[in-house]
Amino acid sequence: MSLQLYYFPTLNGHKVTIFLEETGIPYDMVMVDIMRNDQLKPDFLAINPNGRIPAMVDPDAEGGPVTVFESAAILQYLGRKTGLYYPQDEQTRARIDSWLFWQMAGLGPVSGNVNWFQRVGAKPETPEVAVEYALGRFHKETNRLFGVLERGLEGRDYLAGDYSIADMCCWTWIDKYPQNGGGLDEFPNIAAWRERIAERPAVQRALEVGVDQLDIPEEIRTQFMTKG
Ligand SMILES: N[C@@H](CCC(=O)N[C@@H](CS)C(=O)NCC(=O)O)C(=O)O
Repeated sequence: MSLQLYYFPTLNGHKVTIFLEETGIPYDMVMVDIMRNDQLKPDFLAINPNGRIPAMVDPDAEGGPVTVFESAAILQYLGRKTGLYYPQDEQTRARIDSWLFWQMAGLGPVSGNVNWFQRVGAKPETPEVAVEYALGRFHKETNRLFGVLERGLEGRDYLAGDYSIADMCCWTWIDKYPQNGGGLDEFPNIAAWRERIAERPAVQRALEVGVDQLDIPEEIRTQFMTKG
């Protein structure tokens, strides 16, 4: 059975169709109409808990079906699977990964938000209204993302099986969230996972690295090291 690409024709969807068309590997396109909120339907959320296109299922992968979401993760998967456009030598691969993550974490979200505020968002009458609108948008999205993480941790101790780089990558942002004014009361799975990882001696050591070299008052120094 062919790869199943869950897709809508947007710039994130096109990243994947570019790879598929460049390589000519067969795939079935499954339209997820985000104009009609198909991305929020349970069938699709079972494939991408984040409710965003693109996502992909490889039904015939070695060892069983593979499900992958986030456009760059799909590109990495396809690059590994086909051996194309993702050379294995570490020098090149590390450079490609760096650019992929740069796009996903910086270029995409930041320019996407500018686009939203300029083109789609409310046209506020005063700067105060603009700030309130922007804060509301980012709070709503943060809350949505926390909900995704909360459900991702339902019935499991770590995000992807055993403790992994996925946990290391997400945890630091959660660790400091209460300290920065956010609450975790509505997210019991996240709160338990936060504690579980905070208890690891290596994590405790990791948070202390370099802090003694900072030229800052003692009370601020402890905020760097400890959980909020
Ligand atoms: N970081 C994600 C972003 C995915 C994303 O934002 N997809 C948009 C279309 S380009 C979407 O599904 N939007 C639906 C929504 O906002 O509910 C990726 O690269 O896959």
